[in-house]
Amino acid sequence: MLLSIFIWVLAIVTAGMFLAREWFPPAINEHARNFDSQFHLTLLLTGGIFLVAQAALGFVILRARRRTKSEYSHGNNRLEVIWTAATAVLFLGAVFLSTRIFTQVHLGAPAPNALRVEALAKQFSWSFRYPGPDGKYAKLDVRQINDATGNPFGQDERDPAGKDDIVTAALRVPAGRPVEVMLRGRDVIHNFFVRELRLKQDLVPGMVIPLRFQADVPGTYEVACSELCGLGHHLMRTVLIVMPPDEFAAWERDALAQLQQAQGQ
Ligand SMILES: [Cu+2]
Repeated sequence: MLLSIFIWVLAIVTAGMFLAREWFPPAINEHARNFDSQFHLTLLLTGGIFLVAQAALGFVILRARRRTKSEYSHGNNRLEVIWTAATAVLFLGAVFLSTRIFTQVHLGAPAPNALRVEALAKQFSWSFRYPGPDGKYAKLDVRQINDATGNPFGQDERDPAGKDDIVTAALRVPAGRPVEVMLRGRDVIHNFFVRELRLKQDLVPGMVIPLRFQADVPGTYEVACSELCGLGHHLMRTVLIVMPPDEFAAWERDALAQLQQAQGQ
């Protein structure tokens, strides 16, 4: 009797803890909202099954205590088939639905008006570069990589295409515009993770991996490396700054002006 009540109370308290509060950070785009509704659907289904199973467990314990004689059971083939099939349908359905959300963001075609940015991860910091008004990045040359002079990408100093390339430590993007970030890694595997975008992508040395997203809500969001990449892993963070489009344009103008001034000196 007591054990049954304990199981029921424990199951209700556990379910209550999940229902009590919204424990996700705010969703700042459509993908994040789709992700959340898929997550909540899965949680609701599995949570409902959990409650039913715990209720049945308590009931079986209660019934067994009243019996004085034990019985041998051959099992029930029909019930076995029903719940195995139901579980399979549930799992495959959840996989199918979530695969659609995953492929939309990871395998979708790039938007023609997307803002192009490159990200570079290295032990233990982030750098981003924008191609500037000419739309072209400078060629890269590993021998010219120099963090001390502000050239973490190793941009070829002689390449005129690099004259207007802006290199920053924080990722700034305009709100409401598609962004395509090409991810590069310099040393070991790192991971670009923004909770509010519900996006996570590894950066692998030797590969350039595209990551496409659009952020709709202006604000500052943490970019945390979420691949254990060495002793300084916990320090490897920067921010994604989503700006209203006019503020972003003003920032880009300022950055270009500063760049020109520095080159003129
Ligand atoms: Cu890292």
